[in-house]
Amino acid sequence: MHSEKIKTQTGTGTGVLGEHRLLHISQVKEPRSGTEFQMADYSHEDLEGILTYDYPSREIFSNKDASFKSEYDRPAVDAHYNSEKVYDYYLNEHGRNSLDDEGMAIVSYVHYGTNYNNAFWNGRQMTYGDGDGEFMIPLSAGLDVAAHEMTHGVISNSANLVYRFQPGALNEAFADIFGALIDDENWELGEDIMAPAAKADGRESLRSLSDPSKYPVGAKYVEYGNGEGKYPSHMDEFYDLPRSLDNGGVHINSSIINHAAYLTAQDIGREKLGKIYYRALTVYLTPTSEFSDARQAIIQSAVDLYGEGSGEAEAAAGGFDSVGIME
Ligand code: ASN
Ligand code: ZN
Repeated sequence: MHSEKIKTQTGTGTGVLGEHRLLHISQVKEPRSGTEFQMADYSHEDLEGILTYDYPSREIFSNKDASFKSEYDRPAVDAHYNSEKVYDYYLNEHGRNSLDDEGMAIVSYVHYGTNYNNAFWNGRQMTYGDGDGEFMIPLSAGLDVAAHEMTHGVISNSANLVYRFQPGALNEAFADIFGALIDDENWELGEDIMAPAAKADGRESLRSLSDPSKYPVGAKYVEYGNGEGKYPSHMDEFYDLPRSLDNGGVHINSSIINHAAYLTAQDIGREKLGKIYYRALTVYLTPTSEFSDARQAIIQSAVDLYGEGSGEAEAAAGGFDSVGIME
């Protein structure tokens, strides 16, 4: 696929939070400009590559030597590094070769927009903002953020849950759950990308799977819930939102499913939770699945993997019971 003029190298870089990182990069010999080093990782067998680009110039990050340490490089270093971690998780844990399971290239763009406090999967690639420095820092610094966005890519290539109402909330929940499984130190989403000012204000993360209600929802959503204005963790607290608001609450009602997964993991641990949810996502769920379909798919997956009446199947059902999602 690529010429003999490209050689895999181990590069070094500094991440957004100052971490020293080792990176798989490429040494490229250009006839005119000479040798340069690019954030292109062709080291994984049967993977087209992991490629990290600068959004404003649309160019791949490159350097005259193998060390990426400038301030401007840092978000790219983290995007490149975290992409490989997420790739490795799906391959090692689930035997999945990239987002499409066919080795498609994993492409990220950093430095999107101005003071942009978000990141997204656009249907083909990841895009990360730099944050405004008040609420957030560059979003690629969060392994869970990268894992969330890349999981949207896995979902597009599997259950393909439509991005509205309950199927959309399932789409968001699977992105959060795998985000929390891959960034496995806690059950929070986005704890590493909150800027100091946000933390000082009590905003330690974006969302919590263990206790969704610890954060308020946006003001415009409040009237559609039970009046408390918190992220829901039970069907009693479901937000009945119109399509025009967060696609019918995809980032809000997702926390009910998030919490069910968290509760199940308390019984059986992270690894089995991942196996069960991955099987549900890739074998049973469909574009129009609702919460009750997810309950069924997840219990069935637990039965497939661990047996009828197993503790794992009980725990899978128990998570849904606890959040009020029944057959
Ligand atoms: N970070 C958000 C997400 O991945 C962006 C969005 O709303 N599409 O869900
Ligand atoms: Zn998402």
